[in-house]
Amino acid sequence: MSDCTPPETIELFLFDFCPFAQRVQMSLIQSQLPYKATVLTPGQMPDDFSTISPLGNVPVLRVNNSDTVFESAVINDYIAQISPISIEPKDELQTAQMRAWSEYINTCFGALMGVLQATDEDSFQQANQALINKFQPLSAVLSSQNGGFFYGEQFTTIDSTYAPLFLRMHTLNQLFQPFSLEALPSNIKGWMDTLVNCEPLKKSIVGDFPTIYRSFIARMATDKYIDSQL
Ligand SMILES: N[C@@H](CCC(=O)N[C@@H](CS)C(=O)NCC(=O)O)C(=O)O
Repeated sequence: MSDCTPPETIELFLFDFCPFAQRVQMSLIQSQLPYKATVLTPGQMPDDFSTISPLGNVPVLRVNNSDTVFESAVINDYIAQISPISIEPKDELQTAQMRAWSEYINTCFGALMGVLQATDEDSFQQANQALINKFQPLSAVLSSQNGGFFYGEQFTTIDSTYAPLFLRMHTLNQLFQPFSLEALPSNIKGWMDTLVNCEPLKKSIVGDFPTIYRSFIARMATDKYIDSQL
């Protein structure tokens, strides 16, 4: 959180299906910083995109129409620094712990990809269970027991980090009921319910998300077990 003057312009480049871009967009929405969202399509990128995104990926944030920042976790830290509204814990140690648990999202996304990549019913069931198991350590540190954000009342960047994952799990459960969320720890379920219904997440969705996610599955897990069942 900052008292300094925010940049004159902020532009976020994103793909509609990208959870890392959605993570950034949620932080921008919660911070109430004015920004422009530019939605790109893979394969139809602007000619000068390499001058905006050195690795060619999204999300990337362009500030004052010149400097850019990539890597969603780093962008979120930057947004937290310039935000007029606090979106990180007040305590430095808690902020460091939050960043550590935010990094853990990559393990969870890996487990979700394992679910999408399963080739038959048995390996799908195992992958579903492996994903659920990833939430045990998080459940042990989650302060909210019955819903609420990760730190209770205050929305912080760990909420924008996990909300895109929860949206995808929730959507997959709607598209394909055998993908079960029943065995999730109850406090994780409460956190998930809060996040999938919160305003920053709803406002960060570009288009009809079930359709977007169905196309993502068709592209990233073509003819795998779930794709073949849908
Ligand atoms: N670690 C990066 C991951 C970004 C990422 O994987 N972006 C994907 C879309 S979800 C992308 O742009 N892929 C295209 C490419 O790498 O060329 C972050 O958190 O920002």
